[in-house]
Amino acid sequence: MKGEMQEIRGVRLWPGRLDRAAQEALVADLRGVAAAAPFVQPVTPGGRQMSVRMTAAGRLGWVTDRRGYRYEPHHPQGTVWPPIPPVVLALWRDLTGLARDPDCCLVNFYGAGARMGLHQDRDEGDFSYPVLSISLGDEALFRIGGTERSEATESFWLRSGDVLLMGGAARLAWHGVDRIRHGSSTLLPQGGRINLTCRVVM
Ligand SMILES: O=C(O)CCC(=O)C(=O)O
Ligand SMILES: [Mn+2]
Repeated sequence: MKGEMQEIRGVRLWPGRLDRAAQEALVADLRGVAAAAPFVQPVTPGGRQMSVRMTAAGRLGWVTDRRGYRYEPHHPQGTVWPPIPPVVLALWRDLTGLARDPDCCLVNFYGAGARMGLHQDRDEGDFSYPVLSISLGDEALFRIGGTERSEATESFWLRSGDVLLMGGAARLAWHGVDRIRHGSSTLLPQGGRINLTCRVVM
């Protein structure tokens, strides 16, 4: 259900910003993205396999492997990334009010048991640009803290259609996904969660 914009630890949350029809249309767009740029299960620089599968759209995609975390103009298979779906760009322009479009729309897929450890998004060149996050499919327990690792954190559930903006002081907030409630949404036939994050990389 669409709700009022809320602010939690400096992060803006629009509950149910995308209705069911918009979510379904976006999933269809993302099937096209994944056909051009297949999901990969990335490895951290430390050699650990991530539980999340990833792909990207836009001029640059975020990748990780033994060589480190970075943005690359090519998918590991050697092709350019597909374009960011127009509805995602429209949402970015609407909610950020920025004239500058994102360079990257990172696409994360969380299957049963997938999670994302507490981290900061800091591989981008200018932290004055926010990160816009869109949730689709299963519910996720999102954890948010402060800009220092040692600060207390709190968590809340993100549901399908919710949109989150991490900007201002919250741009460098520590955050992660503790777990998903597998099968809690009917959006994706096999269950699971998709999260999109739009980033200006420079
Ligand atoms: O899945 C989410 O809600 C957050 C994803 C995230 O923090 C990231 O991709 O950097
Ligand atoms: Mn992040």
